[in-house]
Amino acid sequence: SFIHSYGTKVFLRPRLDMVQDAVAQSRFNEKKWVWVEDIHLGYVAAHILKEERDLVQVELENGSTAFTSPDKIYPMNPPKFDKVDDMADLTFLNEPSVIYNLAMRYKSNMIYTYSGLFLVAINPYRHLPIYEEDCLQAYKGRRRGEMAPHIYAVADQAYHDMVRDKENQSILITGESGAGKTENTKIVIRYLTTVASEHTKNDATNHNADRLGQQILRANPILEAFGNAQTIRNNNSSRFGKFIRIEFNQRAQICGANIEWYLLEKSRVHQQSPKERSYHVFYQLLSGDKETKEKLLLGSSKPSDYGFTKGSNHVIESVDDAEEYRKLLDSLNIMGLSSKEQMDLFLIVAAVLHLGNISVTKDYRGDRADIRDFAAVERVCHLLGIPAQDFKNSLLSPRIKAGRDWVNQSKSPSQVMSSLDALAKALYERNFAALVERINKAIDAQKSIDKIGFIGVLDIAGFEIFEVNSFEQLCINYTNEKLQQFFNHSMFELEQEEYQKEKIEWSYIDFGLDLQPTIDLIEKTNAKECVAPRGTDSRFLEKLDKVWDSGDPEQKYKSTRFKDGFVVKHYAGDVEYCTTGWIDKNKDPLNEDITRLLARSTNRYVASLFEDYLEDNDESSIGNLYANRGSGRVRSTLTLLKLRKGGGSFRTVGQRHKQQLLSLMNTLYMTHPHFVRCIVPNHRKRSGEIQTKLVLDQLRCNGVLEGIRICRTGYPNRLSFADFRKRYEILCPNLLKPNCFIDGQSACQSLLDDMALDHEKYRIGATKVFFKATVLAELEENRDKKLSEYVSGFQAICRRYM
Ligand code: AOV
Ligand code: MG
Repeated sequence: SFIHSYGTKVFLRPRLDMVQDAVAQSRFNEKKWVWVEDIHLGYVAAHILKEERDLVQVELENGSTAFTSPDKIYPMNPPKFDKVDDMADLTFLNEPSVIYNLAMRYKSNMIYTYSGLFLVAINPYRHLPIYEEDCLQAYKGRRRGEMAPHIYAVADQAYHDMVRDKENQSILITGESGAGKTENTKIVIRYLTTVASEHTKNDATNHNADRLGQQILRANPILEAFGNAQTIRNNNSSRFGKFIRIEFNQRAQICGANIEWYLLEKSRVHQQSPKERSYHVFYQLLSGDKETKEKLLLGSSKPSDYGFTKGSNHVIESVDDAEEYRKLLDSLNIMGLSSKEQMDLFLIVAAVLHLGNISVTKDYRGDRADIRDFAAVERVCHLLGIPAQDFKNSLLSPRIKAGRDWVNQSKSPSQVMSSLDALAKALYERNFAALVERINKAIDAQKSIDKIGFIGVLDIAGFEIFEVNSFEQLCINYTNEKLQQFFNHSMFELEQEEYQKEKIEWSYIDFGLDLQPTIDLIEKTNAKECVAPRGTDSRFLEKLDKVWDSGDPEQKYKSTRFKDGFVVKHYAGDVEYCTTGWIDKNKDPLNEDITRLLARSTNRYVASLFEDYLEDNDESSIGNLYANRGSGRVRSTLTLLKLRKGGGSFRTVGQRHKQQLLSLMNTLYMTHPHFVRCIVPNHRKRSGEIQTKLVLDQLRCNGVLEGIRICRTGYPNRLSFADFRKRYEILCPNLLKPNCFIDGQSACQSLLDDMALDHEKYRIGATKVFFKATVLAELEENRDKKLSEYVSGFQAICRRYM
């Protein structure tokens, strides 16, 4: 079969070696092996020398002995469990066993492992031959246990569940930066387009589906050009989250797709850390064709010629920006963007570069801002289609409303600089939003009448705890808190279903509720006070104390005022947030005098990006902005970005994110979920190297350990009556008469009674026996003892008669 001819030779399954296994088992049996906590290494293997009530003496692998407390040691699984495919199958389900299993597998290039509902994927940092066409084909239509763990297996499961049950599916991929989320997302999408297009082959009418598949695949390089950048952690880091929905029709073919995006990191447009870069598209465009560059007034300039890009890296090792630029154009063409549309996109990119070259100085009086190099302003305005003198005036002394009158207010150089930065960020973000909307138009499934469901793939940053955490981290951690709640809830529902089906007495708790206090806390902040026009960071913190600090010792909030911050207790740990710059990040203020100019740009595309800034008396000229958005449909992010006026309900970044997240969660709750957790093995981008502590931290943050904890509170191990009887009857010899009929349930009950097992440790269902964690390990140990008694008894008999 595939597993044996391919899996053993290659990387997916452990090698089977009976002799070696037997040797390992007998070595293991000689001593009592445990894992001991170690501050540096996480856990180390040891065996017990002496055990007392509150002190245990152990001998470590290196031969040294140590004393430790009983709660710092964990039982080790016997070697037959080495490299198990699913960690839920471990008899001892503890942290060290999980990490040991993952590490052993990783070192043999087995990067995928199941942990109950999760697929854990560890970044291999090298190309593995496990994604080729024959491998993909091998996973088609197979059941989970049949094949080695793989992202293909998850994609296939989702596809088949969707077709069979006509139920929407979701695949949730999270993990920290550089862990492999985006790579796995691409693999899922390639799997789905490949498998679904096979139905199309003999179908002459479905020419379209093939083209659609191509377009969906091309969406990614486009999004990556505009939304990915080099960071210290990842040369191709996604600086936004995304949810890609692929829609299928009755013939299980792809009939459309939709992309939703979250939280683009705008600040990268005007500043990057050393050794990082801005968005790829800037460098791609600057190494692009001469003709386009001329049109965009970029001449033969380089990244070092622009204020926004000169301070950081310019090239990425082994990436050819010129080549990437050609691929981008290719993808835009396949997507069906006209050359005018493509030019518009690049025009904004170029305008942003030119904005960064406007140098602001002090005027002759010394306090107000001035711009001497008018040519730089003219370049920007030429591209954006707005009058240069008006732009300069708006920039230096914008018109603001004072009571009923409009007055001009002079700005200081630093104020002007920050309004230029804000403008660059807004231009870039709105361009990105419009691009995604354009892609969605190309791959839209609205036309299709026989939709049966979708598979949504979520690629979003995991929980973040940095040295300094700010507004962005709160947004992403809040998202992860919600996603974890969703996971806990799904796990609860599945278990509950199983327990009900088996009619067992059930005391399972909805662990999703555990997270509610933190979620409630964060959702309360979106209160109005945070956006008050005169809000400052310190006033914000005062408000927080008032709203959040209830004095309850169980509360999820702690103020650290003296450090301008506060602590939130997340499920993954306590995180301290710093409020410096918070209000600005959340309010994201723009110079409205300038945005009004842009709304009246002679370039229709530019004007459309800022149409929400048209003044009231202009509004009639464009009709109702949102009239044709279709009712009942999810509002696109571009629309949300523009929903500033009117209802005024999304005035801050936080409110907008909350709204988007709410809609994502509503969608997810209507799907059958599949969970993928990506892990970065080390921070050196090295293949084969796995740092235990680093991996443990991630398992804690991504909910894998939480999943195991929940699992242990229920009855995670289960056996059919027949299997149970076959395996453990040996523990109660002569109890069940061989020729007497007894039904499975009663047989099991008699056996369990005879073993005098505490009722709390098991439940007997309609077809299976359920066990608490570690119970089967005890039974196994007793069984081993019984077997060796038999063997020695048998040997004694042999000796006597020989
Ligand atoms: P991320 O999406 O999780 O980070 P990526 O998917 O971009 O991480 O992976 C980072 C890099 O790791 C890739 O560019 C590849 O070089 C390598 N990599 C990841 N998975 C694989 C794989 N299965 N096989 C081979 N190489 C792999 V971020 O977007 O930064 O949060 O923000
Ligand atoms: Mg990514």
